[in-house]
Amino acid sequence: MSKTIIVSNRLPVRTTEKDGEYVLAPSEGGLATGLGSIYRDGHNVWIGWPGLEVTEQKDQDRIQRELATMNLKPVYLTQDEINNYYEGFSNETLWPVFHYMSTYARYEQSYWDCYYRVNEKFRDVILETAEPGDIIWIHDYQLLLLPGMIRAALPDISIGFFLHIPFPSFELFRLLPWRAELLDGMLGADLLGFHTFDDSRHFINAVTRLLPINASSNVLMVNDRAVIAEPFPMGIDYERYGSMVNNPDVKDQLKQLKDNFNDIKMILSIDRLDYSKGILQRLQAYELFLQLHPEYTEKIVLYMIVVPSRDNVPQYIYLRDEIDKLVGGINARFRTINWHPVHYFYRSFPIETLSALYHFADVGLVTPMRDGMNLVSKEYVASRTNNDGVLILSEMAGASRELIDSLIVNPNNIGAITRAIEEALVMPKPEQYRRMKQMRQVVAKFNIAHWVKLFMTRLQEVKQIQQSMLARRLSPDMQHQVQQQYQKAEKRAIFLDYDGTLVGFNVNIDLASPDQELYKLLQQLTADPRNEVIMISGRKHETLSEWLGNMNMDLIAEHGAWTKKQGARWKKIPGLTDQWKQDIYSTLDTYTDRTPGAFIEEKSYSLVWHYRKVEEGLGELRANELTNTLRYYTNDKGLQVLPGDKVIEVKNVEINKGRAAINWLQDRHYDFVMAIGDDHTDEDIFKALPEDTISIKVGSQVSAARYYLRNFHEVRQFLATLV
Ligand code: GDG
Repeated sequence: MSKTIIVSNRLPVRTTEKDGEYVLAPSEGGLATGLGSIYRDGHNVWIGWPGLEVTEQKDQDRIQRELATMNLKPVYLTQDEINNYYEGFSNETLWPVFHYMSTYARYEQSYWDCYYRVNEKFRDVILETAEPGDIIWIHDYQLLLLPGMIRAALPDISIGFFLHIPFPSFELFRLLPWRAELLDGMLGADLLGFHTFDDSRHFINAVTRLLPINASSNVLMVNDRAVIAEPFPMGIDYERYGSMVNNPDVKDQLKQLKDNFNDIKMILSIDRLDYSKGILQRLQAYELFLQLHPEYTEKIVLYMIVVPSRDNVPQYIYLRDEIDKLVGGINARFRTINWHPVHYFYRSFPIETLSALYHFADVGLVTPMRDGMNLVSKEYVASRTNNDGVLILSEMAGASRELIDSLIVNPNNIGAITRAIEEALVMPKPEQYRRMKQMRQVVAKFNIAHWVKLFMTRLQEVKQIQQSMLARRLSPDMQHQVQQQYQKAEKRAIFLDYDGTLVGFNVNIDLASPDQELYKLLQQLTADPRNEVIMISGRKHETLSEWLGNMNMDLIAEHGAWTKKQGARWKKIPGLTDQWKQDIYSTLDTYTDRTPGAFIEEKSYSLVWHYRKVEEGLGELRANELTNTLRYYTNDKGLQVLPGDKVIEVKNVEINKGRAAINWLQDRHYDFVMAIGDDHTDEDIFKALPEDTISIKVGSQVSAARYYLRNFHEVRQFLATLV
């Protein structure tokens, strides 16, 4: 039976040492709760680092057995690996770049080497367990290479990947010396999940700019596999935070808070120690607030919890010192005998304490510089069972896309945070209720269980999409069947497109002439008296004459405007006009002047605007503009605007490859018709030809063709098997 394997850097256990023995206990983070229903079930398993260094083999074995009873499986890391893979590459290279703090990033080859080796180590542990048919869900930035490594070993297995931190804009991501390797690793997954739409957009952008991979909206074609990248905003265990208020311990703590902060309004701040969390800016804003609003003296308090984290990385030590100084300064400056304005704790607390604070605090102040999601903001909302309280939230947190009824601030704008604090403190109750209710609905619905379900369902769907695409692939088996049909046939018609079908895409359009291998193949194909080969292309008729005029084949040029039977002269479709060309030419010319690299190609009955040499992105932008402009000009003129592969073509509507192919077949009888083409002008042929045609698309995109081959190399190989 197939199973699900969860993989993350850290296993959901807390390990403590007691009297020289390790004691393991399940930890209760949000992710562990959400995935609990999965990994605890049946043969499923969660693989990761147990969080401590275990060197002795007998200890490793014992811990492994103990973990196995909780469906967990360890990957043991050495101290050197923790230093270089975890603290090094993950936290000193990837973390700052992905959080837009690239000046903090260190690009150390030794970090990278170790990161690579540890990802291999994870792979090896997974491969001890994984079998074809299993589902693997990998988490986060410590394991970006792992999907690719598993894919190489188990090509058909289902792999999902979720990134818990932001995916940066291409301009940041490109800084990484190992950027292509990282993307290749991630693309081993079938489904890539991110917290926000922007993150997934940045990822797709990075892939299409750095790798020779095309995207059609959020689908990336990786070799033959459709890989999907999209947002899955992570939620929390909503019910749990709501119901905790009934827990006796929470009730006690709540009572104490009420006694201690009787008439005082509390602003709550909870984060891990991290420069991405905007803790210093938050303190500066609070200081400014106290300075501007002396009337709040002894009436408010900032309750600030900072949970120790990564405190042997230099920037974190520095940050901790700065927080200490700032808090000290604020308290020294504004305190009175009975009151100090900041209550600062540098340690972690049990969840019951957090819950009491979430319930008690009048304002939740969450102002990260960058945050993948930020669960604290959602936990605050989920705990507000009375529907009151105000959340101030940074627009740089993923959560701000969902919690739109919070007071949203730019965390770099100290003045804006200060004003938001004031707005929160004076906000009338009805307004608080209105906002909080809306946010509670969102957090309730998009909870952690919902997130897990959406992701897993989508992962299955992606596999189905891949399988249905695979069914269309002209595999060696199916090629064999086509060969048999071909052998039996007495009279065959073979329509071949040229660019993209028989030759590759060339940045210089004149450099795509046939090579010796292609000439030989076409000669063999046309030498069989049972074959009629028709080259059907968008190229100028002069070009086809020059390249293929002496061959034993028929030519159809300019998408069907010109036809030439073997040995005969070129004929054009009667009644075509080219009067329109002057007007359209000047429009295309305007766009060429504005777009470096663009050029115009003139054919007898069409004009083509090429942007294959234009900067990525700009070309597409101009092409869209141009298409819209052309639609306006070509309306009612009997013209068609045809977007293609890095081209926009304007031509008479009467000209159409499908129509040309049908005309060509008229009054003739064949027992084998085949058509091969790559772009969407060829779709007209696939649609027009009789149903039993062997239609083959080059490339695995959606198509009317029955089969597909991956590229022109495969087309040549396939044709070679026929001759
Ligand atoms: C990463 C991404 C993304 C905090 N203090 C204590 C404590 N916590 C708990 C909170 C919350 C969690 O830690 C923190 O989660 P965040 O989402 O706020 O931030 P990161 O740790 O940076 O998490 C982040 C997240 O992954 C999930 O994808 O949202 O953007 O950076 O649940 O309650 N828990 C206990 N004691 C504490 O003192 N028990």
